[in-house]
Amino acid sequence: MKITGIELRRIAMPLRSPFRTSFGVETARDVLLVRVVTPEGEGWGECVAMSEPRYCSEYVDGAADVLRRFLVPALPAVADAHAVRRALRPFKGHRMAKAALETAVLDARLRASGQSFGTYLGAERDRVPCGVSVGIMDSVPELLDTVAGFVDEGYVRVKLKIEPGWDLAPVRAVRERFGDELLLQVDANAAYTLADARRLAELDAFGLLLIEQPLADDDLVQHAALAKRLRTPVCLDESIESARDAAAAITLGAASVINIKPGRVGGCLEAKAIHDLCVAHGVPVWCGGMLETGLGRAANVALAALPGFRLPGDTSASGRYFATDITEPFELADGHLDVPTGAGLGVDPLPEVLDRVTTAREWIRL
Ligand code: NPG
Repeated sequence: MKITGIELRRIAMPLRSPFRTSFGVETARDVLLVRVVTPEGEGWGECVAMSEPRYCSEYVDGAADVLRRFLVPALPAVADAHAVRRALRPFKGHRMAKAALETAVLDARLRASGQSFGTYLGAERDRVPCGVSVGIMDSVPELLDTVAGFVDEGYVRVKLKIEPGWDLAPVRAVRERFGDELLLQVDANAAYTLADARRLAELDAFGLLLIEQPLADDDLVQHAALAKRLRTPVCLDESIESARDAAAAITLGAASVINIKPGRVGGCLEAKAIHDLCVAHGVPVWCGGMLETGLGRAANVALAALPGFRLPGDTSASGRYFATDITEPFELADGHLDVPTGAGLGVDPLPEVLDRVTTAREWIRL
């Protein structure tokens, strides 16, 4: 498939409510979309980098820069997703930018051949169970009201963001209010050190599914040491940027569960490789989220339908994030989202909505 050009499009998507984590507050998503144009049609990819490099080293302006300066010019003349992945490999890092480009090429290919992302990746389900990620709040009563709203909507699992000073009390309060049946997990986004092991072990009393990324991104050894001191399973997110990282984490005993985000690991192909590795080792995986629009969500939901995704993901409905999504909204039905069945991502940006939220466009002719 020959690519005639690439559009880099920036959109501004206000969030319905601020989302606070241990590393910052998001009030709007500044999203970079990649549109690949070919004679047979187009394809879309969403870059999940945030405006500032706080979750990881990538950020939106940096992603746009590396795409226009290095990644797009390196595209092979005839591109499929595997060829794109090989062509981008010499450039270090920038996995979120690479993922957006790989996804756009894959989408164009699959749309042209009539195959869905789910079928291509090996999805075995037509709908996926959905969890919801709940940010840090100003007070426990506010948190309880927020969680109650999501439970009423039908979310089958709740994840609480935690940080030192916002951990045991909110978890205890949610357990007391919603009972032991609620599937509950926590996410620290690397906010603790091994010196906090004793406090983190107190979370064992609450029957959590897992604790996600308690320690620094680049410290598998200390995660392995912490895992020995907790009954709660340790799950890694930021630490896992590749299948090789996942293999190291499993070998070291640093993680017994892995969160897979295609953007964080450089694309759907690497995400699938991590999935396959984890299945081979009996390690359950689940699909994370980066506050994506409908385009990124479509790819996540397709991935989450693979057999190794044994835990509900952060694949919430469009309405959890945005008043108006740029695609037809993903809607929760009985706690699940349907896996799109149309060709490629199976969802299209709605032109009027997309134009309304667009803040910049750039065309790169190839
Ligand atoms: O529902 O998409 C979602 C958000 C899920 O908590 C979520 N994402 O660390 O996993 C994370 C976190 C995140 C949010 C990361 C914002 C980066 C920015």
